[in-house]
Amino acid sequence: MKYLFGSIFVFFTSNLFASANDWQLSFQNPATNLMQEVIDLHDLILIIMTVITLFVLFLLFYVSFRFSAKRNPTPSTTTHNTILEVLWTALPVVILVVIAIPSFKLLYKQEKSDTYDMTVKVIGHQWYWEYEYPDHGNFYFESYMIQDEDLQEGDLRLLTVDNPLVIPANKNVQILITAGDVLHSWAVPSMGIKTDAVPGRLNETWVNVKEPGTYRGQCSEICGTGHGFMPVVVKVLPENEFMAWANEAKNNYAINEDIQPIASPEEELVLSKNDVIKLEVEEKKL
Ligand SMILES: [Cu+2]
Repeated sequence: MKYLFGSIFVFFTSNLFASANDWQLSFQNPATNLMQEVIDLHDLILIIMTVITLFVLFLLFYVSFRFSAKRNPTPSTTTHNTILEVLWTALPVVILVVIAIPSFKLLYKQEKSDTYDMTVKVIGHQWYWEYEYPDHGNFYFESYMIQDEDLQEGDLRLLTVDNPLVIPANKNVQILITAGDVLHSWAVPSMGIKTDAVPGRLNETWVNVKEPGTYRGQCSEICGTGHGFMPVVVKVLPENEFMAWANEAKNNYAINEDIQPIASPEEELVLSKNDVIKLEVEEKKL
């Protein structure tokens, strides 16, 4: 019986319907081993709660039937049963511990890896993301959503940006997340990431994406009127292509004072980073 319930619910929560179809159920295809573990934990908890729900439902039906006034005209006056009371206190505790152990393990695993191949920094702003590459020349750039009227053939509405975050495949990438103004949350469901971007605080997580490709998410902490218009797009490239991109990006986005910009005019060098951001925001508005 348990096997049957398990099979039914694993079927409904498995990835049979994944990769964004109509009527899709359950999660997106997992892009990382960690997301696979999240799905496995979800499936385990779903089975546990289904068994509990059915058991309670059975008890309710049973007492309504067996102890109705018709079948049980003189009710028992028993009020306490020590063994039962100990059991229904201890069993839920055991069940919670069974859930808590893998859950906490996974939480810790999601926060830190033993080794990192590189680090990127994500900064949430009203209403765009900023990405920094401290290991590849310390350049940074901003990622704005493409407006409806500027979408190209094949672009996804509300889910396409001008400059996606680019990372290499099969590498441990540490992601540091913070915000410049209000709370945001950097979320990419297929990678199992939803980490709050909090002003004045540096949260961390990491990914190791198996397959090159484009992965999408959205800001997941209500942050103002533009909240729905700051999607996350992560482009995962094979390592050599990533290095080529990083070299090019270092020159394209060279507005950091620490490195030598190639194409930037001299005046830009004396501007602080915030001035440059302000100028660029105004430019976008125009
Ligand atoms: Cu938001």
